Amino acid sequence: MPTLYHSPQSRSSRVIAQLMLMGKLDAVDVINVDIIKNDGSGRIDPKNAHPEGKVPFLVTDEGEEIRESAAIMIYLDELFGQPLSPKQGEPGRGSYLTWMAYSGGVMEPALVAHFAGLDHPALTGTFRTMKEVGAQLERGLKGRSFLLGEELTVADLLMASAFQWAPHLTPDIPMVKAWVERVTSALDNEGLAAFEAKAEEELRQKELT
Ligand SMILES: N[C@@H](CCC(=O)N[C@@H](CS)C(=O)NCC(=O)O)C(=O)O
Repeated sequence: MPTLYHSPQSRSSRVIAQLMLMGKLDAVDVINVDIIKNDGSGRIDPKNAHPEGKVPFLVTDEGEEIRESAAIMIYLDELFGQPLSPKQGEPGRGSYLTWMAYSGGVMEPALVAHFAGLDHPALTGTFRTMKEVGAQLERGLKGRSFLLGEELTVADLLMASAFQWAPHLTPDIPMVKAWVERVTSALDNEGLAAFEAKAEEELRQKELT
């Protein structure tokens, strides 16, 4: 069974949401770990196998280590028969890979630069800004409910998760806002909230002992 290192209310929550949607949460051993939060609280958990103490982190049945949300989400989707992405040769495969790479390679740096208040030609020249991210999302969503068409895919889960976590950073574009809402309503939000509450309680209890 693969092992997923997870911390509640973090970037690994989107992997939990994906596993729930695929009905595969029981097929992965989830280890709840502490992480250092943005406000400096928390700690690097010695239980976490990630070399920098981050989440998500996945260790496969073969003992291979996978870091980065996009790689982990692609891997898990493929491991369980690709219920949430177009297969090799199917229409949409190229767009799917584009969004998965764009998420960590472009959107995340632009998002971080935005909330850090950084405006430097090296950053805008390389990644552009959240304005362009919004425009790309609007372009990708034109005439469709989700990024690849009428079916929700892992690309939607990954791309929308940034705005579920920080709604105030959602581009002020009606089509993009409606898409974030659509992705959110497709999730098992109750199940996810219950899972996260249990994980938080487990970590709190550990702190007390
Ligand atoms: N690009 C990475 C980012 C991973 C990341 O920074 N995760 C945060 C949680 S939201 C973390 O583990 N922070 C703890 C730390 O930086 O020590 C991914 O998407 O997997």
